Amino acid sequence: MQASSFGEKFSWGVSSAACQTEGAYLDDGKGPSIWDTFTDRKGKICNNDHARVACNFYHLYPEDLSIIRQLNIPNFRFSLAWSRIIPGGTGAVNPMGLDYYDRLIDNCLEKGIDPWVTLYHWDLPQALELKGGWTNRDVVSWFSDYVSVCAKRFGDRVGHWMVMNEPMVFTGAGYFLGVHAPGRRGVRNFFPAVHHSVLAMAEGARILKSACPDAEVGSTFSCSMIEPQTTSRWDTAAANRVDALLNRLFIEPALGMGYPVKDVPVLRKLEKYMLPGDDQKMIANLDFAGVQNYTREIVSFSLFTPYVHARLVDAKRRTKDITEMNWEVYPPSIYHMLKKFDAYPGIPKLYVTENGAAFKDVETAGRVHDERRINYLKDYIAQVFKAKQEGCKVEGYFVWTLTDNFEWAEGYRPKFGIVKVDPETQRRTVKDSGRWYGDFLSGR
Ligand code: GCO
Repeated sequence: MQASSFGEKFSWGVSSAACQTEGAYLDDGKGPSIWDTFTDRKGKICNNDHARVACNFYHLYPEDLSIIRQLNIPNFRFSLAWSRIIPGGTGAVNPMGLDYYDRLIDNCLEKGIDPWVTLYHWDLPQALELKGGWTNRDVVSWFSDYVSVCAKRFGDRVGHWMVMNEPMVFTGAGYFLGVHAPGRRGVRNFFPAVHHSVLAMAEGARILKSACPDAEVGSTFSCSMIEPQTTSRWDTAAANRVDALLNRLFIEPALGMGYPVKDVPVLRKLEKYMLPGDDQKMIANLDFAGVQNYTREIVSFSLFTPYVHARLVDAKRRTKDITEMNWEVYPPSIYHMLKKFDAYPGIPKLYVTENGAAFKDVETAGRVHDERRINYLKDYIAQVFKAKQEGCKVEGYFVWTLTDNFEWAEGYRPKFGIVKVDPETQRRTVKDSGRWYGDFLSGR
């Protein structure tokens, strides 16, 4: 299999996110984000790691873009930090924040790299969290103002926008489980956060489409193939509920299908937060969906899990082929999810905007021989190819991620990069997987 088999127009790239890489957490007028505050709380992050320095991408971006260039990767996805641009979340815009992203975008273009920009990759300005964050319906207008500023400033140079990254993860982990920033728990926080994210995603897309009529506007969604542990009626129904929650909760309202309440009746509670007219306002009219897949989940019925009565079977207990995230390596999952997204009416295009793996890397004599990562990427890309050959409208693939970086609650322990970063010196070393990806893209 060669990259060229996917066709000339297929977009190959690599993905990253501001909070995970930039560091410089208060430089040049940036305001704190919920992640800056959350990482200050003892015990929340593995090793009490924080993202104040991360990969220092804020200062080292020219070097990282040179690596992207050198590896022949034509597209680079990154996110903008809202609190760099509007430090207080609303109101005054920080000119130094805008200048920084101007430089980053211009440097991409000078190097022949197409910038793909995510507007929200989980780093809400802390000032807004103090006003309720995603649980406050005003977040829709705060977010809209921020999106307008970005569209106006960068719209002349950015051809691909993603309104949001994985709303299921930032609402589920951040507002239901409390394991991600801002660390809130329970349905009282989760349901309003869900509904306001759905509204903000749709409104953000409308703003971008009208400000940048030539650009492609999408949003990205986490998804995993879900299978029942046994063929019993109970496990099958449990798997169906988990599928509705993990895979369908955000894309379906965006497509005008409403929330999957038939499958998960507790979602009726979302109605409490809905105002007349919201049904229409939730529709996002996206040019593409970003499909982000890493693994599959096996589900069994559980009486003791509130609301969903289902639990995920620990991957460690059923296979040896797992990553450092304790995620099963299961390439057919990406094929399956592409087919599922492809079957929805109303999504013109799909891009795989993230796929990759964390493995324990060892450096020997200055080289990182990360064979497992290479095999993972090859096997998942082969499944993308299979879907494409069957007519699925997948038009791009982005590896998660360029550099080893801040993996949220897991800190720096899991390493996803195709480039190693020495945390002491910030020295970059292209891993064998990076070389492999570069060679694959150049047809070598
Ligand atoms: C995601 C996140 C990334 C993670 C990656 C690995 O969108 O889930 O975008 O930030 O680092 O998925 O967990």
